[in-house]
Amino acid sequence: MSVRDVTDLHEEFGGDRLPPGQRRTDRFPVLSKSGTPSWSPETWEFAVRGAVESERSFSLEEFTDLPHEIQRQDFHCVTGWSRFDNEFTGVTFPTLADLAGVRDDATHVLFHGFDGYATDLPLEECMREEVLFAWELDGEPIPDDHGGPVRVVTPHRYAYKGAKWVDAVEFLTEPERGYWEKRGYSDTANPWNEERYS
Ligand SMILES: Nc1nc2c(c(=O)[nH]1)N[C@H]1C(S)=C(S)[C@@H](COP(=O)(O)O)O[C@H]1N2
Ligand SMILES: [Mo]
Repeated sequence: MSVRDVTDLHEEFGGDRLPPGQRRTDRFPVLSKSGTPSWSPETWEFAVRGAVESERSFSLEEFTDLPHEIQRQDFHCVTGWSRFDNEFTGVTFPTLADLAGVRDDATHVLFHGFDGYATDLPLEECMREEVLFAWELDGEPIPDDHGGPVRVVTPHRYAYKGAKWVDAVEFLTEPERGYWEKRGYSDTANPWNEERYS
């Protein structure tokens, strides 16, 4: 499968590839609010719910059978490190949204992780090709520490907008704050504007 390279998306935000105040690392640190939750492929289930035409749920097999692609992306953590050239395999947010049929009154999205995490974004910030529900990193299943079996990646935003262990995406008709957003992190989280805290 060919790789879609989206490492140039910084140009849209008028900044360098390395956003201000970030340093580049080749390591991949793990940042989790509370350890790595366990899961099993038999019981794992993914839900699409809220302001959609048809709520859906998927087994892991059904989910990884969805139309998918490989993207080369950069990853920017709000704590100051960036990791370049990660190859994530997954289904794009617009593809999944179209399957469920987003209602006209939907304006925001809340992503839920099964460790009790949540993070929010305006719908238009999610309706981008580079927002992926990813199940592989560099050709291997995403390690549990990094959010396997499925995590979200948001290369246009700081990485706390990408829920690890994601098992539900909820379409909302008004904004609702996620775990870190309630605790002072920026709602908008644009790395090229250094929107770290609100
Ligand atoms: N479910 C869940 N998703 C999460 C987090 C978390 O604690 N739980 N931490 C966030 C934060 S603050 C960051 S920086 C990235 C870290 O991803 P990594 O551990 O793969 O580097 O995941 C984000 N997604
Ligand atoms: Mo973070």
